[in-house]
Amino acid sequence: MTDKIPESRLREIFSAFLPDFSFRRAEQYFGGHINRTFFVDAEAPDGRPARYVLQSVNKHVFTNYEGLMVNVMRISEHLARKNEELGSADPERNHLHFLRTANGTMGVDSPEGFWRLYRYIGRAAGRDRAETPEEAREAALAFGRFQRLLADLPAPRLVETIPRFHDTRNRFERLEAAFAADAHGRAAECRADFEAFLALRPEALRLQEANEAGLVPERTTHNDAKFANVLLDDRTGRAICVIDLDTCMPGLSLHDFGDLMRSMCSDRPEDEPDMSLVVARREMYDALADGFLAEVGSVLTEAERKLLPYGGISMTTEVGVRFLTDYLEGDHYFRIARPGHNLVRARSQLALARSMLERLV
Ligand code: GN1
Ligand code: MG
Repeated sequence: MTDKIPESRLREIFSAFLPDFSFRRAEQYFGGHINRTFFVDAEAPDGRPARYVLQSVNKHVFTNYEGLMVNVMRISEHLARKNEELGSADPERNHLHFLRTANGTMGVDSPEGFWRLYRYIGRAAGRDRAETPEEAREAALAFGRFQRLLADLPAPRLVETIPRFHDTRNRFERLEAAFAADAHGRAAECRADFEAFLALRPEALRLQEANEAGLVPERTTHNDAKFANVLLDDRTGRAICVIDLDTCMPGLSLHDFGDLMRSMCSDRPEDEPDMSLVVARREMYDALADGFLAEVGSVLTEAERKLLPYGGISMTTEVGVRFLTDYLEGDHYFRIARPGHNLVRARSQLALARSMLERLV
């Protein structure tokens, strides 16, 4: 995952999509934990400059990368149509536009990953942290709208790109198995964290249990609804486009609301090492609930509306459990920047989930 891709290789892949364009340069983007992403500057045959995002989908994580690409293309095309119908002022910038290769395939399959190309959306950017409740509300509007526009996505059901992705109960079972196996001799060091996560299990399972009891329905959801996955317009600050569609699949509305909470309730990053600084802020939660309900409030069931804060508790605990599991298993899933990174991430998620429970329910 850390090996470098030579520019000549990027040039070759790019030309599989746009053989008539001249490749100028590529710059790597280090935001995500899973895929590899490059911004490519090119020149169209008429001399016009054009920017694209060239990305290799991680085939270890997304073993069904073909199903994933079918999902992503169906979603983007559906959103393009809906935005057009609803008379968006800027329809080109409200959805991701994926290109096919000159051979008509969805991308280039290679040992490094499955390469795909989409148009870069200019004059807008995703950021790691929301500074103000207004920004949080904007992001919640964008993800709420995303769910609303996808509610009439024609059949068939989307492919489950990662089976059991938000099966919280199963995530706990995998943590217990990793702790018991202790393949890297790290269990002793994180016993207290492990036990603290188990203590949160009943609260973290409330959402899943409500779904199993038939109170909370399946919908089409994003499943990685963090602040960084929405582009904000540079000039207006308005959310214009939801990105990172790889985990879009059938899910629960509150999985997305929960990820919004996870990424915005605290003003500290996901890997904050000082746990005393990780606090769930009420004003951010209120702004998120306000924005989300403005878009999907009328379609949510009463149980969904009541469970809103449990979305955040489930998602924050769940990803914390996943970070700790990965730490115990030797960091094979999430890309890390330094030793112990996944343990720090797990601890800060634990602190945040507890703070949510204390302050938001
Ligand atoms: C991963 O790669 P990235 O940062 O978009 C993960 C999400 C986690 C997130 C935590 C496919 O997303 O589930 O919530 O890290 N994506 C996958 O930051 O596992
Ligand atoms: Mg993601």
